[in-house]
Amino acid sequence: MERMSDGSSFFVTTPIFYVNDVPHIGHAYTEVAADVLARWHRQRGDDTWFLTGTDEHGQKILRTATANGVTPQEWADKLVEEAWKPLLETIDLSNDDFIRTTEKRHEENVQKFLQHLYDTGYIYTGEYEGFYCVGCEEYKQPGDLLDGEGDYAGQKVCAIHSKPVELLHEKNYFFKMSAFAEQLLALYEERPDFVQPESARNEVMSFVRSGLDDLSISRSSFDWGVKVPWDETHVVYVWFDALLNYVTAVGYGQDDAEFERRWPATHLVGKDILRFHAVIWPAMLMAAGLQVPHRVFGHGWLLVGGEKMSKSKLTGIAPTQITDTFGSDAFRYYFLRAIHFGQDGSFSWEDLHARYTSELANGFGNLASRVIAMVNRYCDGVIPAAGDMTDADAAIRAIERTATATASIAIDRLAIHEAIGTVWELVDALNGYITEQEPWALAKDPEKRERLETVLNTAVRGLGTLAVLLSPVLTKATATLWTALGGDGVVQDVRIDQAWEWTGSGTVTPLEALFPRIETSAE
Ligand code: ME8
Repeated sequence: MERMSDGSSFFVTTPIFYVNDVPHIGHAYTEVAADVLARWHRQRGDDTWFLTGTDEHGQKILRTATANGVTPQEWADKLVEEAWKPLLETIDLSNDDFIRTTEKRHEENVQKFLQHLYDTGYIYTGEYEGFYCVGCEEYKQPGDLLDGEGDYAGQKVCAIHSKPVELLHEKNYFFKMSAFAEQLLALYEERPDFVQPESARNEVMSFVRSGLDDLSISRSSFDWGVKVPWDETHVVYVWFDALLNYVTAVGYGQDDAEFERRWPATHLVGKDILRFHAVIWPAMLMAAGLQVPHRVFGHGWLLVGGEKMSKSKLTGIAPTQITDTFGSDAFRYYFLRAIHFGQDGSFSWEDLHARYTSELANGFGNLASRVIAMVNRYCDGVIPAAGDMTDADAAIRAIERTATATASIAIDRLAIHEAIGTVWELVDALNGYITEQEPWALAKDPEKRERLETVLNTAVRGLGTLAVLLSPVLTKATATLWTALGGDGVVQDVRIDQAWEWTGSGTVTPLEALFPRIETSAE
């Protein structure tokens, strides 16, 4: 596998989201995936940095602001403060930074980057005529368009937004992207995990093989954007500006030591914007003589009622609609466990409710409550020492060890669903163990005291291992459980790659239900 420039550095990003609208669960999905990776790496002792933020320039934002009777800056400020920053708390994100493309640290260094490309001959003036989709903020090729229906009959519409495209003719600045086709293909060949998953890599490779055009990177028909440094009648194309957030946020152009320390990044994006990240972005970096990203992962769509969920199609669900009832832990768990990371996944309230009940409430929550209640009842809350181990006890220890190692390997492959699935084998094994060992029966027979203590000790240790391994996902429940188990400090500080080594000692304290039953329909 490709090593990072510094073995201990882990830099993960999400797309920076458009502030034309409020967040929905699709945005929150990318955020929680990145958050789990960041928390996992941090807990493994890696020098971790998790970046997210907002994309605030371009025609889409300008039009939304104008339609609402405010300036684009006012609109962006309002959406960031009232919707995008609150999302961080709604789903309990541990981001280290939040970048806004209207910040000085970004704008100034976008200009530096552009000036450098201009000075080294990668930018020229040209003319372009084409169909532009403001929803995508992108010129479309004829093959990307569909015939409009209903109100849009007779017009060409964008296949993603189902809205008419606009014919634009402009004199612009162009980036010589075509010069990088060979280098890009060599990159995909040499580093097969540069674009993931495999389906995404194939799509990107065939796109580049079919030929790369140069890219129009400025606009002069409106002025909401970063000014082109040598020609202030143009603003930088919003995507060119936005992609640069990944380097301006970590010191490009102003803090070389920080940039060296963090870059390159693992980019998580939805597959809608894969080409921007796997083609345009590395070409920009190559032109500037900078390292390309560590890897680009394009995840699938959240589907609602069989369609890609989106606000414009009125299938949008706000994250709070879920967290208000189920809590942030269930949100994080559900989307990352139920969906194979990299494939599309259908959301339904029924499925969420079913998994919440069977896996979180009955599977994990109930296990924790029962074990702690038995230590309280049979041992006055003191975690007993273990006596001789049987095969059943040893099997639990072995699963703890395997889960610890296997989950970490899955995280390295960005197989988040697999990592959680592996840890869940321990949840299931412990439930089976308790059922078989019947500690309540052992407790009735004074001669079986030592066996009872060994069983409870094994169960408590297993729970401790689970608290550590699940802490990147179930951030709140594991913190509560850790306290009840009498664990030292905070669970997030315990090395996740050594989770199985935890040995309980001291006393437990009563535990409230980690996942209270939710009887009513959440809709
Ligand atoms: O594209 N399922 O921002 P954006 C899964 N500003 N993920 C979804 C989703 C769905 N139904 N809907 C949205 C932009 N997403 C640019 C990015 S980056 C330099 C600039 C997620 O607000 C997914 O991560 O339209 C997707 O790529 C992103 O939101 C698009 O967010």
